[in-house]
Amino acid sequence: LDQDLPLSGADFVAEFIAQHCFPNVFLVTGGACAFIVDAIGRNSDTKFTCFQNEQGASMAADAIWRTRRQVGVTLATSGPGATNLITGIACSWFDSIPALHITGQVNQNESKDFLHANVRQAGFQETDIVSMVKPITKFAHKVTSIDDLLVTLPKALEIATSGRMGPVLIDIPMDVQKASIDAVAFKQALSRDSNIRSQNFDFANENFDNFFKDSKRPLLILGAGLLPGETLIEVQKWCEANLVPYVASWGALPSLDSGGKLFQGALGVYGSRHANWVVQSADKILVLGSRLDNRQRTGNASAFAPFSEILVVDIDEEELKKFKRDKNYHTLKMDLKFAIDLLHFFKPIEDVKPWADELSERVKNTESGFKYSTKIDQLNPYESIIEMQKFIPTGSIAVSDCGANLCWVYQSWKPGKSFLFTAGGNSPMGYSLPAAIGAQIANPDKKVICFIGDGGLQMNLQELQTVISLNLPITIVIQNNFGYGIIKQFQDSYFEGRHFATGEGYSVPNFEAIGIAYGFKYTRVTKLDQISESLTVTGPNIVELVYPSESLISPKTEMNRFIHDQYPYIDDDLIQSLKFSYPERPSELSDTSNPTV
Ligand SMILES: Cc1ncc(C[n+]2csc(CCOP(=O)(O)OP(=O)(O)O)c2C)c(N)n1
Ligand SMILES: [Mg+2]
Repeated sequence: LDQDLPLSGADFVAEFIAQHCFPNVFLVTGGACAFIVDAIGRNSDTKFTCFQNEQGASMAADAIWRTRRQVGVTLATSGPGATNLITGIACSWFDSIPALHITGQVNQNESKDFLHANVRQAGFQETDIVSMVKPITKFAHKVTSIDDLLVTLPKALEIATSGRMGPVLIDIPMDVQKASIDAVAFKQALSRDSNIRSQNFDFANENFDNFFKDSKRPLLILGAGLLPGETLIEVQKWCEANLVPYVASWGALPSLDSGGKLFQGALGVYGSRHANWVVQSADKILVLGSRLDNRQRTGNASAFAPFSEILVVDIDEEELKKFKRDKNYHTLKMDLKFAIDLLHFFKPIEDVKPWADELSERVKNTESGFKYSTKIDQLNPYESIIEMQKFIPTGSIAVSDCGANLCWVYQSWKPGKSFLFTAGGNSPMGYSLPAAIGAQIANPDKKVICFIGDGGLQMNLQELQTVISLNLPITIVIQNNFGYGIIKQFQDSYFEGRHFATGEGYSVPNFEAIGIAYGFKYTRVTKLDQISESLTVTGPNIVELVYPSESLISPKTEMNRFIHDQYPYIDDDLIQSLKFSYPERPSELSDTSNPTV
């Protein structure tokens, strides 16, 4: 900190960020946060990046931790600036991503609290952002004094980065931003004590009964909860060494090592047919760091892994409570950075090699699905992503958006070469563009690819200017199927193909003209052999993959089906030839099971 001015609350915020967070603050300015913007500008150890909408800033901040393991920070003004952050905050909340959001608030002597009247608003743009974000943050607080600020900021960061991680928000009235601080208190408050971050798991006190002891068909489900403690690869190695097959959620899939012989694929509604069959026929399943949401088990959880006992290990007790009523489920609360110590107690005792061999034989025979998707002479969504992955440099970062385009990327993705992520739980259209910006700023030496649909891009189109103004060498891959494909497919199944508000009423602009207007290089791809060259462009780059509008997601589990019973439905002869035992679909499943979009 190099300045002669008296130190203020705003200076403390800037210096705290410089020392403890990713020091480039993502923001849109405004009156109520202007003092902090100024302090960030004056501090030689912090930078700021201007987004065009605060939603972009909050999604980009979310991507910082995902791609660099530092806490991303946003700054927004009160009222509309603060409320625009909300969708990005929710992305971090549902996927357990730490992020620090700072909002400016009106001077306290202009606020509702000062008037002692329950009016809607007193100060201009006064909005109770703290109450609004309480349900989607681990901690949200409006500070009321400089002393409060000095205590609250370190505390908020501690909460964001400990236990099951998540976003936090601090609302700072202008008078607190301006208030001066004594230099000694300033220095003291900057030193954070991070010893309480993670509690040790006391294995000595647990009496483990080997969960796999009588299992002939053991299986591990690996989830994103294995990422914070960096234990995913170790667990994968354990599976390979002990001949225990494993499947992964989309949260864990891209971080696996390539070449795992016993990896069966990603499970779930949009999972691979083979992986789902494996889940359905396992007899013991150990779930590490996956909350088994309805994208994995479908809306009808009782039809999931019906032949299996399931042990779910998670750091969050509330997630485990979900399973308490089901006798097939057991639960264990644990920080998964100790996953390997736990597995030490779980070596299979029965001969599990026949099961592993059977699966590797079966996977060769299983339908891969993408053949069903489009006509032969047009670009196929699956083939184009597979082709693209061949030319993406090893060690790149890719981010995927929402909808059919997301499914096409994840269903085609081969783990190990490059990192891929998305906002899996919240899944807002338009996430991947600002997230790619955050990823590229945090990883300037890596190639960053943004996959996005025509609909998703229109949700955050304005952030194209952020890419251009920073001259970021991001490649934006528009997977253009000229509509809201995933919802159209849903309408085909349940509304007799009435494409209200997806085809009818929705339209797509000329992306080439838009890209050129902003200053991007642009390539239209209608054939597979155009892909490699489209990726050689340096600087801001748009590649538009032109897909037939009727392109489908396949396989996909439709409403009232089990995860092994996916569209496109395969004929009985093939099932017979696979000699695969899995449960019959009951003729009547409850109508209360959720539709699957
Ligand atoms: C912000 C937001 N609004 C609405 C939705 C609901 N939704 C999910 S996917 C989708 C269509 C996405 O269209 P596009 O981006 O073109 O993807 P496609 O399925 O065509 O690949 C919609 C409307 C959403 N996920 N996020
Ligand atoms: Mg689309």
